[in-house]
Amino acid sequence: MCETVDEYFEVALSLVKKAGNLITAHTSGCKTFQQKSCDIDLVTEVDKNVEDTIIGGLKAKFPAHKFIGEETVSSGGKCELTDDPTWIIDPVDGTMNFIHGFPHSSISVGLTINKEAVAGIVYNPVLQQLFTAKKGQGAYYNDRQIHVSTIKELGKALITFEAGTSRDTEKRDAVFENFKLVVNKAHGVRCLGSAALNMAMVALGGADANFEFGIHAWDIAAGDILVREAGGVCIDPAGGKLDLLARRVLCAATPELAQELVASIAQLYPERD
Ligand code: LIP
Repeated sequence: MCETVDEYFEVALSLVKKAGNLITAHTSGCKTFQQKSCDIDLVTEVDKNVEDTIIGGLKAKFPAHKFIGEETVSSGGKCELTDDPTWIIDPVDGTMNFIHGFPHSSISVGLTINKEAVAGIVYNPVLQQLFTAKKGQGAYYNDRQIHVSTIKELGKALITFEAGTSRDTEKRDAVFENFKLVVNKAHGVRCLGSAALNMAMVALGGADANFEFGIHAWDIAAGDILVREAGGVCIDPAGGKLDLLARRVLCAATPELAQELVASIAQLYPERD
């Protein structure tokens, strides 16, 4: 039976909405958590339960599909992207926000076929923010079609950006250098604490560009298709084609703004996933 992206998407959306209830059960925060790589890289049982709910449901319906889940990889699972239909999942993107009860975390689910994102869901259940996109069918926010802004210059752009998410000194220094750049040159900087929501703001047209080093495929796979289906660009921060496993992303409303950032930002090359 030849299944379609629409069918894959509908099953995933139903599972994401169901799993969102696991997050909204903790709207005042989740004070039980474990450390992963350092004291600000954290995980909760809710992260794991959300991932198990979504992967379990998709595996039951589509047993031939492949999966890259943040917490499965963190527990030793493979992070391998093939041409097969592959679900790339961050169960709670912005876990630090979730732990504190800061209402900006999201379930991020991307589907790739032939290594290209063809469907994406970014869902913040606490604020009921649902961002969706399917290849060739546009991008939507709570069922309203959305489009990136028309901003072409950094001096007129609002940039989403992340800081304070790593203890690595090389990453910290690059973040400080890039923070100075955008603070000195852009209209402003906003840090939501969720890569997926930062990218969704660009798709919405509320922000004009986002870039980040050190993120993983599960942070950006859904945001990639969201921004592109909203009319924006999503590339490697040095200007080449986006590589979901390179742990580097730059998305922007316009190619002109993207290229100005490519020419201005301090680059960082984390170890690939
Ligand atoms: C987080 C990302 C954030 C990044 C953090 C972390 P998590 O995802 O959304 O943009 O800066 O390092 O990766 O770990 O909360 O799922």
